[in-house]
Amino acid sequence: MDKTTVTDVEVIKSGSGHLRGTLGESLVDPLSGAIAESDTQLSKFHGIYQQDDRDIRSERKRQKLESAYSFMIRARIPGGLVTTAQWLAMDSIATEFANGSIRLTTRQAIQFHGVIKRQLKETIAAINRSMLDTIAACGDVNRNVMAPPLPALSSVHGTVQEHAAALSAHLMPASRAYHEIWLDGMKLAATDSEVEPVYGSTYLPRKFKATFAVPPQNDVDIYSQDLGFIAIVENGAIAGFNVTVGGGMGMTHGDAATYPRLADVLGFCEPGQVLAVAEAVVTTQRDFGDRSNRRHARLKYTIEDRGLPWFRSEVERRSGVVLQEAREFRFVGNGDVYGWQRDDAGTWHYTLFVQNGRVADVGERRLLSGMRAIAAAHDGEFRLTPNQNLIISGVAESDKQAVDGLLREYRIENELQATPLRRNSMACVAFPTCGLAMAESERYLPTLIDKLEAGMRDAGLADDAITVRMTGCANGCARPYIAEIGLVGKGPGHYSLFLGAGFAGDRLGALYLDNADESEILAALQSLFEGYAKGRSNGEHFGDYLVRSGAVRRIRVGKDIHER
Ligand code: SRM
Ligand code: SF4
Repeated sequence: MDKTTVTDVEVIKSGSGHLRGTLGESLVDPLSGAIAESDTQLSKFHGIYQQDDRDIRSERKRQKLESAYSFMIRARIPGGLVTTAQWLAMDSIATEFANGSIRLTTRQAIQFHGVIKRQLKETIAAINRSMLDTIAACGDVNRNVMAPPLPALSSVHGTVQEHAAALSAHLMPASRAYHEIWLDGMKLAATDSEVEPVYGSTYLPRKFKATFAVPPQNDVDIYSQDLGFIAIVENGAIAGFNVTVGGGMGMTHGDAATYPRLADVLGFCEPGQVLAVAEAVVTTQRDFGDRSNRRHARLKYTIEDRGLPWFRSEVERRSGVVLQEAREFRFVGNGDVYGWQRDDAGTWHYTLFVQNGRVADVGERRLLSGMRAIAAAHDGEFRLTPNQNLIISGVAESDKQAVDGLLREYRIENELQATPLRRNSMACVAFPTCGLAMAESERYLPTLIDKLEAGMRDAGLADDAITVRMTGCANGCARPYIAEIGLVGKGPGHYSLFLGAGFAGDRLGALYLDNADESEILAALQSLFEGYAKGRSNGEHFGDYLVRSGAVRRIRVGKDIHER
């Protein structure tokens, strides 16, 4: 590797001894609540981010104190499937070591915020005791593999879940560093003897994300992921998968060289070919991804630069799989289906709205306590959704009433807390923990929704579902560019407003307002709501109406998103 042209992170990875670095030393350094700068890059591969409390950052600086460091820990949960026993373990970890809340993420994982350095090892050990782990939840590797959470067709969804777990295991880093550092595993005599068969010693140029989908729901937002597998169901069984590649959301405001991109459909593969195809996609990106510029290092840019035909032939050559022509499929929405649903085996599942994924007790709405009570009373499973919600899954007919009773007792059932607009909303974490936030998101979106709800009521749209997503910066963690209303933080109290994305997450929104404050956003949306109420055709979604009526541009390729 030419070290003169690669990024600093590449240098850190290559010198880390397969992700060990000086993490061991950093952890026992009593003089700081932080870890060494280079270790902050490596800890991500172990699912751990160093953060500081941004609400008090400048005050600490003024007082010449070290920043208030703490750590965010992300547990990897393929397909978001946890047992109720694991949920109870996560609950006690949140209460004992973190900030007293569980944060469900947009990729079916769980985050804990506010863990201090002194308690990091204990927290990771507790997560591992529950048979979950945090390996590769972050970092330049394949992250948590997503799968559709709602098991409507129980056997198809069950098989897809198995594929997701197998893919997750197949793409796991082989390094024993995690076990050594966090679980006091035995040290290898020579770390050089370790091999990373898929990744090699510098891992991937950038993060990598994979998912499975089962049409007609696109509840995993497959077009935003580096790699996707769309299940093609024929005669009640999975015939194979359409493979998608090159999706991604992150961009930088005003930098036209960066842009969100929707994945392309590459072709069709059989179920037994999934791992070979996935590995070929990953190793192609490993070998051709740009290691000299992290803003140009995702798979989407490799594909844009070299072309899809080149990429397909490279994947076919490496995997030995000749991809077949993609099969027909159709997505109808990228949100969750709420409330009670019965699967084809007769078991019940309740999708519960969790505002912005934050499971906490707030006033009379006691979500953390309520889920604790339901987990204790219910021996099925919980499923975390890519829309930051939670499904109480596998409920027998005879237990349904008891679950309903608990939802009511803790005042957390959907009807009490959310209009269709709110149920189709998501916000990323942003302040106070995210080091990259430029504006509020999780703490602000609920208030903005109150105001939008009033406007929608006035326009006669109270019962309409419109997807609305907010992020505190342009990185796109809540996938705002594929929400019908996307709000992307630009500075304190200011957002770029993107409009006109497809309801199924299949078209990007266009930049409508730049750097707008709340009053500008509300005024613009109110007039569009009124136009929509009067001018929509039967069943037409808000985003489709905006594009058809010419209120916003149709975005065909991500590169165009910066233009107005
Ligand atoms: Fe994200 C970085 C939170 C899903 C694109 N993301 C971050 C960090 C770790 C900030 C940092 O690097 O210091 C945020 C931590 C905030 C905090 O305090 O917790 C963060 N991202 C999240 C979560 C928790 C948002 C949420 O509210 O749920 C999601 C965790 C998912 C998980 O379980 O793994 C999360 N992030 C996403 C998604 C959505 C997805 O993957 O489907 C995206 C867009 C898709 C994509 O990757 O293109 C996303 N996060 C980013 C980026 C931009 C990447 C890029 O290609 O430009 C960054 C910044 C970076 O990597 O440099 C980022
Ligand atoms: Fe942080 Fe930006 Fe991601 Fe929000 S979108 S969590 S502000 S990196």
